[in-house]
Amino acid sequence: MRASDDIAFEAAKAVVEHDPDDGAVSLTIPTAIPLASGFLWNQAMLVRVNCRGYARAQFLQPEPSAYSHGPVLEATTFEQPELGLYSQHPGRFVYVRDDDSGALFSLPYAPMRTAHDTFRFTVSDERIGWTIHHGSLTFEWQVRLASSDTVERWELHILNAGQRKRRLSVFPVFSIGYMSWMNQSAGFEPHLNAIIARSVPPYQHLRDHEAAMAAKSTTFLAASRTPDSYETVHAIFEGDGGLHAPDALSNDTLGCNEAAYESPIAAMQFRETLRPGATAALSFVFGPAGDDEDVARLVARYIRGGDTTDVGSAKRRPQAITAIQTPAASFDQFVTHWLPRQIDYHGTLNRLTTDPQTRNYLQDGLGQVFIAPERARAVILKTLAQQEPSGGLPDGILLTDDAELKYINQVPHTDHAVWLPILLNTYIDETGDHDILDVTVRCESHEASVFERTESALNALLDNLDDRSLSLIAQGDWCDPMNMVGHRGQGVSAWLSMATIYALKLWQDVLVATKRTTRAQHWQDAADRIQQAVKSHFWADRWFARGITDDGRRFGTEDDAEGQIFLNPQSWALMAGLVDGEERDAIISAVNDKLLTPFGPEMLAPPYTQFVDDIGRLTQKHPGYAENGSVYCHAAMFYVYGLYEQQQSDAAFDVLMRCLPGVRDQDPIARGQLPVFLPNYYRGAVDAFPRTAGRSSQLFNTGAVSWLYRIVIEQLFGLRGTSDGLIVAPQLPSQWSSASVTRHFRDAVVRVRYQRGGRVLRTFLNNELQENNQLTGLQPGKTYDVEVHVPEEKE
Ligand code: CEZ
Repeated sequence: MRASDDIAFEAAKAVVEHDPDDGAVSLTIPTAIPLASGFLWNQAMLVRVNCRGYARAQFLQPEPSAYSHGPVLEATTFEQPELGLYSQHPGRFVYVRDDDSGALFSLPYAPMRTAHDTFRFTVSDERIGWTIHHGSLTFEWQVRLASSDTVERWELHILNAGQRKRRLSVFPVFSIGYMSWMNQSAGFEPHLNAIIARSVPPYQHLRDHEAAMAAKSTTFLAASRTPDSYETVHAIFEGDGGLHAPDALSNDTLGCNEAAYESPIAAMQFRETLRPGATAALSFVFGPAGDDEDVARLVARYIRGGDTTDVGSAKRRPQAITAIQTPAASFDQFVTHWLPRQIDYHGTLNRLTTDPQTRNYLQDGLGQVFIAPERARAVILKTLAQQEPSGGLPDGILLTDDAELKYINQVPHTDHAVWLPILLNTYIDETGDHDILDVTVRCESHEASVFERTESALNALLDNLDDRSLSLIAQGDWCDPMNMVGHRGQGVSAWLSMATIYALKLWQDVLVATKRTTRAQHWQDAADRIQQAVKSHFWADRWFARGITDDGRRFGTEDDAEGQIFLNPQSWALMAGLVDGEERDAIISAVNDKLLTPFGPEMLAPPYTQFVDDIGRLTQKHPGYAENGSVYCHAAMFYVYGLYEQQQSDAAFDVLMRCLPGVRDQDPIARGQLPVFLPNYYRGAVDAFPRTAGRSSQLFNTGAVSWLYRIVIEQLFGLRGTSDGLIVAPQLPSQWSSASVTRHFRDAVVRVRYQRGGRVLRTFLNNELQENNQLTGLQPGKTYDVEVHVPEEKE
């Protein structure tokens, strides 16, 4: 460890703390990780809460909409990485004024950026909050969501731990911001104890009138007590002082103004006189509403009725593995508390879209297999109900009647069908639900079974081969921005060709498992044909190339100064079993030499610094960012999966650990995020841009989580389902002498203890040696104790 690592290590240890019981993660210095945040959701909304009090909230109606905005007109876009914070960024703040001395500070940190005596920002499963000591006052400020309504539920507790009476004015301030260029206004409604900001959603076409009228265009803040004063005009609240020294707070009371086509703010004043030892409590409900009646309903329920329903409780979320105990405690924490939670978020909200990319939808479904298999089943059926007449799958799946294909879904990509057999195979292994293949799915006017539809999706992948038997890439494959390799109809993708082989192999596994072997040889022949073509066209001495362009230029090889090696073809060659022996070792050592960083493997290297017109917009992204050479966690997980498929368990676990946030103690600072989610990427280009290397995208939408969970369950702990039960085939890192986990499988509970010893893998169920390391005959509702003897050395 270098000296600088030492310092970072000490700093990180001091600022990030874990609660081993509930997995809660706390940050104790607001300046150490300025973008640190957590997120909460229910099926209708998502809120990201930043450690400094900033918030980004959206709800579905059914398209994602905001109700708390910045001060100027904002563009609508898909979720963007590394979004910064600015001084007027929407937030949920509390200003506190000592009415005797006039001293003023803000909670939790912004907008005044006041230093407190102690600061603790805690992200837990269903709540996010702060505990702050400022002088002799203690504050708790926290938020939960309602279980289904679109409301944020905030609570403030104050304790006067000092020796003297305190006279305080407490000013909760919730951003509402620029709502509409047609009409926006706000006022205080005494009968509801609420500030209500109303707007008319802007529209111009008559045809949009109805939708505009149906949209929820009100934002409200309701309080548990009558405020002493209020302000609803943002500009008056701020005055010239700005949010860090608002003019309004220099007066004894707020101005009680009504906003009249002015950007609203929800600011209230509560006077509190606290004797020594006394406490005060206030609660608030904030969110969007349809109209005043809707506000009244929500106030009645959450303020007057005191509804205490929580959302997202870990106790209620089914998990495939619990009671994880390994020598890597921070790994256990992440996999127990945060990983299934993030998978659940994907399954509940579909990345806050109404038209998820088909590959995302199917891979997010892959994670659901382990926590909510019925959701995975629904994903399969919904996808197939939108199958194209050609057998191919569309670019996005429409989740509502009015949904439309947007953004990247308007660009044709050729890989979507690949993910279907991957999901089906995993789903069938885990649930044993062979019948799904016989379910009839109606699409347009045509009815066909899941089996038939999957076969026609695979045929569509075969129809997409060129006359060399390589997969055409058109305007992109898994890699969205690789849009100019094959837009003229000739370019091919090494990755997609491999993924097609892999999909065909998994489909054969499904056919064997479900005893439908008649067609298996047909698919095997196709896979063999593609495999031969892949090896002869893409193998480039030490690794596989990434593709061949429309003009016949092979890229992703040593001949290229930039984009010399891409991770995906190496990973999928390992996954699809295209290599062994020397070729496999060559691939792994090339990845180690050229791509592996302390934060995980980069997607490609060296990153592009110039536009390459036969590759496309990927090469225009900043070097080391996103697909242009970041550690793209989704791609990194493919590599880990490939390593496990090749029994490279130590290398696989090493790469996996590099990718987890905050698992190595010095990480949170460099990554700039708390270990409460796996991000979409960490910045790469570690040599060219060392200052930004490792920086998290802060995006918690990623296909990586499904793959990671599957890896941990099926590869690391080696507890994979089959038709008859569980196959035990662990791949523990060699330095682990023992570990244990509880596997929840088809309603049976299997408590597994791993112990190093002996030369062959042996599995005992109730002390009885199990044939072929298989656990069969597991009954729902029963608990089993299993001992696994893991060989000292590889067999
Ligand atoms: O979107 C992801 C997609 O959701 O990019 C992945 C792809 O496999 C996922 O399905 C890799 O390309 O269009 C763009 O350039 C965007 O950068 C997208 O590629 C990216 C979004 O930023 C979300 O991360």
